[in-house]
Amino acid sequence: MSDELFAALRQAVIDGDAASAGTLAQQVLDTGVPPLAAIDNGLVPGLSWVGEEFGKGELFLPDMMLAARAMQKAMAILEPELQAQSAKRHVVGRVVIGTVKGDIHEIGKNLVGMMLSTSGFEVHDLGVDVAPDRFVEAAREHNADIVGVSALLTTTMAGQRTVVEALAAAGMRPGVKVIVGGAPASESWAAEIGADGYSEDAIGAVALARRLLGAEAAATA
Ligand code: B1M
Repeated sequence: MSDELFAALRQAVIDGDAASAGTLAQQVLDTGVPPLAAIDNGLVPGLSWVGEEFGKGELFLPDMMLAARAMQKAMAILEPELQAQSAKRHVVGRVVIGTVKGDIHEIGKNLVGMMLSTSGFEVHDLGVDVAPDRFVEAAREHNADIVGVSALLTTTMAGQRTVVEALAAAGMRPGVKVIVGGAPASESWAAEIGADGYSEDAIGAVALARRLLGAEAAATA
């Protein structure tokens, strides 16, 4: 049953069919399937497939846009349930997150923010196309423990280094930790730019954030 639902969600994203994606996401909630399983096994594989075909020149920008819209429609329905599961948890740390300047990819960043939030972190999402100074300002304003910087393009990933440098110039390093992620990032890239860590996915980002904040975050997990 779940497998059929996951396959249908995957196909709805591939077809860029937001209406079906929304209906299927509602079915996920109605049938008690864990929302995260639907995201990991249905929505993300669908979008990855579209991305691969785009990379091969088999699909085009409008296809990618429609697929993203279908995924976001489903996520909007699943997110409140994920949030509800964490409603009464103790705050284990404060995170400011955003996608670097020049980059408008937000789905992965949103997923990371959502997983951190459902895991007890207070998350301040700055959105996409975020200037380095804005990360600094928000980190100061919210007394952030961690700044999370997402980048999906090889042409924008240098923006992650700029954020590390801007935080250092503002005298906020190493107190404020920086984590990076997104398709072109890697462990070695994180080390090269002086970030505190890299995660390839949202679950890993939660583990990394907990690790960076030490025992307290781990204990309340
Ligand atoms: Co874009 N795009 N896109 N795109 N897009 C990619 C990234 C691409 C790999 C597609 C391809 O060619 N195969 C390619 C980049 C190539 C490169 O740089 N080497 C690409 C391109 C080229 C472009 C444009 C330049 C296309 C054009 O205009 N010609 C353009 C750039 C726009 C810009 O940003 N300035 C563009 C535009 C778009 C859309 C607007 C159509 C849309 C984004 C819609 C939106 O976000 N609202 C889009 C999409 C959807 C994609 C793909 C298909 C999917 C991205 C996604 O959402 N994946 C993508 C192909 C792909 O990735 N396979 C592609 C699902 C998401 C859950 O995964 O974002 O990887 P992901 O996030 C993961 C991890 O990376 C990690 O955890 C997440 C959850 O597991 N993670 C973090 C992410 N951030 C993290 C932060 C962390 C930790 C982990 O800590 C802070």
